[in-house]
Amino acid sequence: MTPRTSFEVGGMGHSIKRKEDPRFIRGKGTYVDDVVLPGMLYLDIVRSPYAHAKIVKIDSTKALATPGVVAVITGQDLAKYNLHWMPTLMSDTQMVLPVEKVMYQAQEVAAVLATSRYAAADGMAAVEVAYEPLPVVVDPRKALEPGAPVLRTDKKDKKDNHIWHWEWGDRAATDRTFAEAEVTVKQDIYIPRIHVASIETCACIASFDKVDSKLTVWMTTQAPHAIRTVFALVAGHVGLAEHKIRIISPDIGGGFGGKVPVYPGYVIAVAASVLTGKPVKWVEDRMENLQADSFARDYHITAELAGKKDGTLTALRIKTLADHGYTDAAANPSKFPAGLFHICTGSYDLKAAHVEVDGAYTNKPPGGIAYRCSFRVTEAVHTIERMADIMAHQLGMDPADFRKKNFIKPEQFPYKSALGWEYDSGNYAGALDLAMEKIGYAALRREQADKRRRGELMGIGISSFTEIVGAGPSKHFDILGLKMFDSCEIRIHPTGKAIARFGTKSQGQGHETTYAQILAEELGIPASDIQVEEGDTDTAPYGLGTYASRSTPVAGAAAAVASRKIQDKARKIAAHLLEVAPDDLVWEPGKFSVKGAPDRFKTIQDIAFAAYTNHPQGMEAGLEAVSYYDPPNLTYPFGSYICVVDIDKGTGEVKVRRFVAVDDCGNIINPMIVDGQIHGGLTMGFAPALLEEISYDESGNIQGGSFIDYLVPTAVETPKWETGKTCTPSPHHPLGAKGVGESATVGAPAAIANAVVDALWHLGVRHVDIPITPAKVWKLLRDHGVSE
Ligand code: MCN
Ligand code: CUM
Repeated sequence: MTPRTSFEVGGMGHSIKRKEDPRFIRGKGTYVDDVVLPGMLYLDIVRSPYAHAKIVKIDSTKALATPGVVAVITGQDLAKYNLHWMPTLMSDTQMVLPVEKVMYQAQEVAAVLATSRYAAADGMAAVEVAYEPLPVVVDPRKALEPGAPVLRTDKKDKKDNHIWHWEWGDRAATDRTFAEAEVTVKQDIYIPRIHVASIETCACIASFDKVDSKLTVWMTTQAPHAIRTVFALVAGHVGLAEHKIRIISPDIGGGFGGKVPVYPGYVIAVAASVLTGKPVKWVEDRMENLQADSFARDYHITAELAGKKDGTLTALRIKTLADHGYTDAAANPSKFPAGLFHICTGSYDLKAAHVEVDGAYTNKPPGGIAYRCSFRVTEAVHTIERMADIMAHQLGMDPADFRKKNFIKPEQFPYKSALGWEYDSGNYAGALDLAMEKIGYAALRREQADKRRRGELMGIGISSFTEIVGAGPSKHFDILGLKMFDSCEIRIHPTGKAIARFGTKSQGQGHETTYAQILAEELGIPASDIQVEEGDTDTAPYGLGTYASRSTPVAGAAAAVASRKIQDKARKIAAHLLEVAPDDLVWEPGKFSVKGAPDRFKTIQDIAFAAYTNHPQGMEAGLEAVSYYDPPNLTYPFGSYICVVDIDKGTGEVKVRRFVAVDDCGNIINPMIVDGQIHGGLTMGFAPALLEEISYDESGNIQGGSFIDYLVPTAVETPKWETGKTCTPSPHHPLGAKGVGESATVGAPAAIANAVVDALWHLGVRHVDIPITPAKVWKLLRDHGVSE
């Protein structure tokens, strides 16, 4: 797309530098921990060493005697105000602090308030808790067996650990198609628990002003407005009214979905501030963050694919067991307990599909949220892309040819999938062709054949994924009843500069830059003249926040719509100034000129000045607009990724030799920022494919609770990414843009896993679960008679 504006104006398509970076690279950002208030107290949290245990006694005597310690808060204290439990975003319940028992290792048990962070830590270590261990349930399959200990004894009528059953699609048609199929493949796939491990851990400062009953909370949250409403609903009975709550989400050091939920630490800090009348700061340490904050994935999947001998796919059938830990605190739209998992037919034109998911409670921290994925889309993509590869190999077809045969064709869009989604636009073969050309696919297949003759292990893996982002049309999407629209409010100042505020919240995505570019595109005001603000509920318009790559599809659209409202008023003012009819004016970014007389014009800056100094009689002064945008549909970005791996037969190590990512997110606002999103996303796709996993031993002890064994990739392990773009605009988005923030994380793991299996298929290997560690591969090689 050739930009419509000059680089100086910096509208869509220009790689202008990020406005936020001068403060970030100089260490001048303001994160929660940078905020220091007079008289502030510090919170530290006592955590359980047991995964399931009765609390017999909490003795605070020694803690209270520790110098600097002001108070110890327990579940009993919160229970007096009915604040010891809180609702989750999925309308389940979660303990703030326990009264009877703990449900996972590292769960909050008590909180210590002190005059310094160090005193709080000393006090925390001095709290004495007596526990009585209870039987632990770690495996969700065992959790659902008859006779398994019932975990949620707080729920009066609960007799098992089953949370919900959810299914989607046409079961009868799917079963029929399977019965008639010429070929079927079936595979168990486990997608393990992982953690986003953002650079900044979660933190807040709660400051309650006893004089005017106003609560201000600086907080690491991706959704400040929703949090304000939830606080008002949960704590209304203790006097917190919504107009007296201000949530400020300052600079955030990575969210990736992990900063959507409300964690107990936030609520304890608020309660502590209300009780003491002092500001209270809570900052998690790295291990608390890794062990107790919400997790992603943990899906036990059984998938089946049906097709014809010529390689035509016909049906997909999936059964899944979802391990949610001890409460369902996933951040899904409320209608969809398994998120958007039913995008699992992916990029393929299938006749029939049926998917079932069961949620289970276990003695683990809450799971089922994020890791850079629009509500279970990664699980869906991984499943269909693995299954497509298994089917292709089974039929002896090249995985690229197989995909092209089954892709939804460009002329089929808008396309209604077997599971009911309406895909807005796509050109899947276009992206795959470009990726194949960039990587030199044919030559690589020849090299692979040569190497195989020599006994060397090389694999080529493809992932042609379809994402679904931008929740959502409000008739289907809400969180706790709050409809998932988003907003933009623009004010143009008399001198032609502007401020724009949004209901979303950047965590590193560069919104201050890209939203300004949208306004520059629509109004011709240079992006450098536009101030973008988000994250302060006292000033920003209401919106549902930033996750699920929804900022561009929803708030970005609101920015375009609000800009167009401003343009409409500007036209009337320009007509008044030029003494012509509004219809006699033509717009180009930055000015209105008279039709047929291009030298008679008024710039947007002239018009802005007139809006305050010389506006037409009968028109309101000023130049402002607001839009609350409810998208007519989601956007469906897509891409094709190709990965080449070499496997060391001696150690089982998988080396990613090349990785080409071709993405299509429709029209692009800032190509440099999109590339940055892809690079980061690919790294977060590479990580769970080869390195990251959180598991638990039989007693519920976390394995991987620190960076010593939770392996986050560094620059050393990370492959060199090669990127490419195709552009298929969204027909319903005002700018033709689709979201892109999660595409790479969603699409990458399958490309890597497919490459590994491609290298090993001839040995009889059909599947490897991620993370594909050297130990796993080495064992496979040994089991299949290959050793060195
Ligand atoms: N963009 C663009 N053109 C497009 C689409 C997007 O220029 N066609 C730009 C946007 O303007 C924005 C960025 O790319 O600056 C991401 O936009 P979008 O896809 O709309 O996603 P969001 O802004 O809603 O960001 C959320 C998404 C999610 S859900 C996760 S998780 C994630 C991700 O973004 N977390 C991140 N990327 C992250 N990047 C950083 N640095 N930190 C995180 O926590
Ligand atoms: Cu699901 S990770 Mo992002 O949507 O914040």
